[in-house]
Amino acid sequence: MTDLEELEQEILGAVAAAEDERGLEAVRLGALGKKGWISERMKSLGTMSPEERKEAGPALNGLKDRVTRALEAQRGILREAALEERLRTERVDVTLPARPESFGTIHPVTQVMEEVIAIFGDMGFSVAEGPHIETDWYNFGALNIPPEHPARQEHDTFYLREKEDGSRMVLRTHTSPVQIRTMEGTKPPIRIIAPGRTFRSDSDQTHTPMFHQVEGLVIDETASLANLKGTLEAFCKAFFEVDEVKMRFRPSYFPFTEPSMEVDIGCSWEGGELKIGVGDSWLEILGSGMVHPNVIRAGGLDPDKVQGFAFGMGIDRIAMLKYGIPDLRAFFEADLRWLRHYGFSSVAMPSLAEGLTT
Ligand code: 2U9
Repeated sequence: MTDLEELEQEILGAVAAAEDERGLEAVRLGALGKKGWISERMKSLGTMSPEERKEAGPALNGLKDRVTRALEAQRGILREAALEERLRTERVDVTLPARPESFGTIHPVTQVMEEVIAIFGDMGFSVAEGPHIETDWYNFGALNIPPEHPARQEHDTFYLREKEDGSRMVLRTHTSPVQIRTMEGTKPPIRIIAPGRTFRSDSDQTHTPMFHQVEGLVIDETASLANLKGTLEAFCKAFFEVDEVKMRFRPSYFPFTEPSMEVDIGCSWEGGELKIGVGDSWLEILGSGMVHPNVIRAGGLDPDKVQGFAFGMGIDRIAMLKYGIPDLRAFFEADLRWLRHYGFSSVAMPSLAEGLTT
């Protein structure tokens, strides 16, 4: 056997013996790398006589080709084997339960928001959202609350630093700016609810500086006070999960609605438990009214052609009423024991078909 044949056998043997791609790469470098066996021999061609080179050149090239092909073939085999091994060992049993077991719960505010969205969604309302930081116009002006209006003080507004032009942005004191923005961009009929965070500089037993509201707005050619009452009655029955609910509409005043009404629902205390729907006591749960013509105009619509009603309620408050949660401030303390006690399952989404609370 010639020296070259011996070298070829040795290299091909090492190729076949390589157990993984790293080992194979080492064999390749040893043969074809800069200082590899074959490369060194190639370099020696330069020192040979033309006759010697005529014989040795093609022999070396042939060897190089055969080794290259053997390396390719072995690489293919090793890759295939590695994939087979991964498929065999990394099997996932999709029938196993989720791990690690989840301890998180849905906050009562989120739960109630989802319930409210499910109820109004079923009545044909869509959900609208908007920025938390608003201009004076969207938070006040467009809602018929001019600069000197006392409602501005009642709203205890958080103002941002004055801008160069002297204007100040505000943290929205209600979700009403969302409805104005929707009116500007939507051709009636409009049927929306706007759930979200609101901010007022107010903090005591029943107020937190950040709280949650859901407001509703219906605008079309004929939306009436009767429609408003029907809508709110249907909402109360669905939300409190009762067949009948006593309701009282009290005249009130809001700059953005005329006439305006506050809505109470009947209730009673039975053995220290609040029962909602029947009884001789009243609980205030909502504010509402027919949208003021100035507000319709501010939204870019013509009050001689369209009309509508609006309502607003505090989500935190109705969550406390429905789920018997005594202290509002605990809502935002992130106390894990409280959250586990009052929280809801993260897999059951509220829906009217499956029940709001399962
Ligand atoms: C537009 C037109 C009218 C929204 C309304 C109320 C009455 C109301 C309070 C309930 C408890 C706020 O969270 S709370 O303190 N809200 O009483 N809100 S009517 O009226 C609108 C809104 C937007 C364009």
